[in-house]
Amino acid sequence: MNESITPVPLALTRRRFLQASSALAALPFVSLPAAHARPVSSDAADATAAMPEQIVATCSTFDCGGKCDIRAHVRDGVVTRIATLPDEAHDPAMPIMRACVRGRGYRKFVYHPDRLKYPMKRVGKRGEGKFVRISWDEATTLIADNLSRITHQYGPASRYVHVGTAVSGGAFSGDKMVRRLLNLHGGYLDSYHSVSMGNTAAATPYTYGTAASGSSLDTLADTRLVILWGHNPNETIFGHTNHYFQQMKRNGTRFIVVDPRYSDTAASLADQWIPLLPSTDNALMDAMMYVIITENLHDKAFIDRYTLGFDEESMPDGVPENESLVAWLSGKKDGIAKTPEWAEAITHVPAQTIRQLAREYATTKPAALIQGWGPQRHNCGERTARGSTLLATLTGNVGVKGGWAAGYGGIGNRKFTTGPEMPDNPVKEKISVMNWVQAADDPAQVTPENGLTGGETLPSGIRLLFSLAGNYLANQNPDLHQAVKVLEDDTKIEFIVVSDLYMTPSAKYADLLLPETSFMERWNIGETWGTGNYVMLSEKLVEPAFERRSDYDWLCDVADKLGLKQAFSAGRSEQQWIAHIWEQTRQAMPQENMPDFATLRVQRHHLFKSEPYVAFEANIRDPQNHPFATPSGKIEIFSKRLYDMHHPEIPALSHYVPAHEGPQDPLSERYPLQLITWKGKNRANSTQYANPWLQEVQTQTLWINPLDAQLRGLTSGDTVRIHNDRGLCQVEVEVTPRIIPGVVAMQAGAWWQPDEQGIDRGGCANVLSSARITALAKGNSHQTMLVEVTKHESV
Ligand SMILES: Nc1nc2c(c(=O)[nH]1)N[C@H]1C(S)=C(S)[C@@H](COP(=O)(O)OP(=O)(O)OC[C@H]3O[C@@H](n4cnc5c(=O)[nH]c(N)nc54)[C@H](O)[C@@H]3O)O[C@H]1N2
Ligand SMILES: Nc1nc2c(c(=O)[nH]1)N[C@H]1C(S)=C(S)[C@@H](COP(=O)(O)OP(=O)(O)OC[C@H]3O[C@@H](n4cnc5c(=O)[nH]c(N)nc54)[C@H](O)[C@@H]3O)O[C@H]1N2
Ligand SMILES: [Mo]
Repeated sequence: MNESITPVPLALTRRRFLQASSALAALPFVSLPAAHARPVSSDAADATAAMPEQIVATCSTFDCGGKCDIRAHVRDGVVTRIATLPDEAHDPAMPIMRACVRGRGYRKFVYHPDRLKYPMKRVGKRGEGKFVRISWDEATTLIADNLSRITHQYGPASRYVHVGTAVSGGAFSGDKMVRRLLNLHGGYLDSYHSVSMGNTAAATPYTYGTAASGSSLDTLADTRLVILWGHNPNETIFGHTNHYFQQMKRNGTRFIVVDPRYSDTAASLADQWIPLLPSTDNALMDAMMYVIITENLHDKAFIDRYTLGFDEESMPDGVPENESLVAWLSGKKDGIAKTPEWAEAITHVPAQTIRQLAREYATTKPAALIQGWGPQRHNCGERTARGSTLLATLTGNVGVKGGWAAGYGGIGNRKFTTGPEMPDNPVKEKISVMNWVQAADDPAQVTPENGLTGGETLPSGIRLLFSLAGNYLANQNPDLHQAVKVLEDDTKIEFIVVSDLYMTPSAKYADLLLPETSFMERWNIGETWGTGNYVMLSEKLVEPAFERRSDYDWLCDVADKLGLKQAFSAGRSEQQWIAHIWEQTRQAMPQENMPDFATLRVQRHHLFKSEPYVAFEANIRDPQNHPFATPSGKIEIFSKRLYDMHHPEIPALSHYVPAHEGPQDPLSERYPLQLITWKGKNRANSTQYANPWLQEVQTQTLWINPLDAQLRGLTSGDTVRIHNDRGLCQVEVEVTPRIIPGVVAMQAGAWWQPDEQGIDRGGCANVLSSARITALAKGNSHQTMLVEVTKHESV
């Protein structure tokens, strides 16, 4: 990693940088290599330099929350070095977005010898990974022919576009454009639910009427207490979160981290770490509410004015007695008072710590309880997400500067680029992302009860599938064994098109495997996530080598073969699409004073200078004119809509209900350890898994607490086998007090590498995870699984 500390050349002052950018911008778009060959300044010495170098501010379009401001050094059509935003070029009005370790490693991702080079067709059995090189003409003809044949036979609802997040950080992508093409060609089976935060998104509106419940982070400057609840932004970035949190830390804000793991965020920010058993968060929340209310620390005026369902006096009509929050916590309904002692037995957080946490949260004004997305990627995830909205409500932290209403949903005032225009999809049925395996295997089993919307039955099974920039056919999909079993049967899905840069575990299931360009080889606009505030040009820096092509490029050929070329492309090149999208965005957001595209090409990023934004500020300031978008117009502590679902896993109050495969599941007698995964610093999901520099940053090990290790005779470095009924995985163990006893953890996104016996040697947790669908959101629960760990003596 020696390049990661290479200083930016002194010559690169902000003025010089702007000159450099404008010199490049003045050149014709199409011939970047020529542009790079030209000197960037008229300075005679530079002009005669043997190897003039261009330094370009750019970003990747991966799905990791932040768009690092990287500085690509380009010489003779090659990216020779990646530096980052130099301090002297930093605009003080803008949060610092220095490249993290992943950003600095990009060259090894782009220039890796293992990158796919040519279009390839499967020759062996599906999944075997045997392919032969074919021409692009053959590849695009195969796609066009299969699209026509399969659609003719099964209808447009037989076509599916799979999860592919690696390009979701950009305004333009093959993943978006293939949907455009399919819509123009009769439509496709679309899906809903984000595996990232879909459970939060589905649950939050039951409290506030909307999922857009996040504030801008600049409003937290005076917050005295922040509780990061299953939130690890030190690694996951989330826009400019670290910039603001580090500033707050310096200014004396107290941070508490609630996480089964002592995460990097806990290590760098926390004044206090509160570990708990995964999926028991609601028990901790219930007990906190119990303490707050019994000690009279709740904000009574706020509750009276803005909420529904706190006590028996504030319940909606048509609900029997003892359904209110107070009744629940005091045990009027089930005979169990939700005391800290009750919660200690469930969560393993000492009762006294629960009392202290509750008191601190309720008496520090304002305080922000910010939930990450790890706690909601569980099969109790909707309850956990909504639980924190109740705590924020009881303490009057909603709609208040410095408070925080909920987990990270969308930020109310934040809009990014418009994206390419999407014609209507004629297919009205939609499935949850969790239904796709079943929709391929036995479509009759996909019903409105388990996720189908827009119809009573599926018109067809999935027969043709595009996976562009995803590793979700296998690797990232929960319970990957049941998915690949269906994929292996090519009488079910008949044609699978995958585009990637690498031969990933999912790519092996392609019938047609296409080598896409990397973000450095095409045009895009990078967007920070919800809390971030800039967009950035992601420029084509180098020409693609071998026969790599952007997805848009080959989609144009397919469109041509289907007679849809003009309708699909609107006559635009990729770069013209980017200019077009930018122009549309600019017009849609006149208040943001966005520069025109030519100016963007000079300044390269645009900072949103929106006013600081506090979610629900208007609803709290003026409730008469700004009621909450709930049925009652109030913040609904008790949700009649949830109540009417009469489902034991969808309590109207979002209180604790033991999770399937949680610590109270009888299955824990056989599999006594909970396994969770986290998003580590050296890759974005599985993207960059093969990057050798990033492999050095962190090796794939299983974290286990010394107590659990001792019980199993384990020391660090031992090889262990992790197993449950779904799979078996063999990795090295790391004995560490950074994880609570009873829980083991592995980084998410390692490549699945089954040996001859089917034992995964890569450390891919999805051989063990469950495909159980969450009750309310019909979403994923990647994080809730029970396992046992045993020492493996190699023979
Ligand atoms: N470096 C890096 N950054 C990323 C990504 C990446 O792969 N690498 N992925 C990106 C993507 S796609 C997404 S969706 C986001 C995801 O961001 P998150 O979902 O917030 O990230 P996770 O690491 O899954 O979870 C955050 C924390 O929750 C903890 N946790 C797990 N289960 C529980 C629980 O039951 N209770 C509590 N209290 N805590 C729990 C984990 O230990 C972890 O530290 O990150 C994005 N950023
Ligand atoms: N156990 C467990 N599983 C999880 C999660 C978890 O927390 N734990 N998190 C879930 C979440 S939140 C998410 S978002 C998903 C993510 O799952 P995916 O959406 O599958 O994302 P990646 O694993 O990053 O796979 C993206 C693939 O795209 C490729 N790629 C990168 N750049 C490009 C490009 O420019 N063009 C093309 N064509 N390909 C490119 C990469 O090489 C990589 O193989 O995983 C989910 N799976
Ligand atoms: Mo995600």
